[in-house]
Amino acid sequence: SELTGEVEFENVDFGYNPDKIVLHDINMYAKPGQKIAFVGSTGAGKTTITNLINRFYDIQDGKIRYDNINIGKIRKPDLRRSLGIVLQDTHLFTGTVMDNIRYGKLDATDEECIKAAKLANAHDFIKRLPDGYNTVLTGDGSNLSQGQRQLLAIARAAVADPPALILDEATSSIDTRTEAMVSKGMDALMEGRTSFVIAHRLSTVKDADCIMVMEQGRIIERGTHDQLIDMKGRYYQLYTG
Ligand code: DCP
Ligand code: MG
Repeated sequence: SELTGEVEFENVDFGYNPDKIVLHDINMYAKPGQKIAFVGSTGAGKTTITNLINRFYDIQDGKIRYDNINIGKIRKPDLRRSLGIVLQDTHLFTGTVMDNIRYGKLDATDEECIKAAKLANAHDFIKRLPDGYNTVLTGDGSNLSQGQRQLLAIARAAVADPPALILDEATSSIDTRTEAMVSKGMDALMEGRTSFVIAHRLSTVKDADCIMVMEQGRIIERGTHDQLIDMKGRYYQLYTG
């Protein structure tokens, strides 16, 4: 990909149904390599913004640009493919672990897939599977734990090597040790890439270059953790409980 990972929203309005706008006048700018976090209560619009970064929907008004290319009104599936997504619910298919990682970049060599798995912190658990990288996964990935599926999703994104990433942090049902492994893998994956992180734990956004606090489809506060704490507004409230 030729993209640097620069992403800009200018006065973006969006509704899944044009009659019901759910995002209002969104402005944001991500420099290549920055980590941008979204926080806010349920229904605030966090997932919707990341859906737009991915260009899954047409916007009603405004502009979305990657580098200086306006992707808001035109279909650019190749641009969209250049982003990496690590969703909570990883889609795995019946096939080997290796092929499931390779899905991030279909012409990747075995060596590239193993390198990606190492970066993702997934290599150790894969080596312990009955047939290592040749272990066949069931289509729903039910022969892996949720944490292991997430590590594979990180490896899959790493092999694709995108300039920008969207990470939807897992909420529950993984234990603390697995969670630490997943977050270590995610940190390695984010290094050097623009990252948009939907955080469910405020502790994981502290190091973001910019935290966007959302409420009812608007960005109501933005800044670093320290700036937002000093502001003593909504973020401060969320943080201090
Ligand atoms: N919405 C909608 N149609 C969809 C998805 C969402 O009309 N297919 C609405 C529901 C909310 C608003 O859009 O009013 C924002 O929803 P989001 O999913 O973006 O909200 P969050 O991701 O912030 O919420 P959560 O923390 O629950 O994931
Ligand atoms: Mg959401």
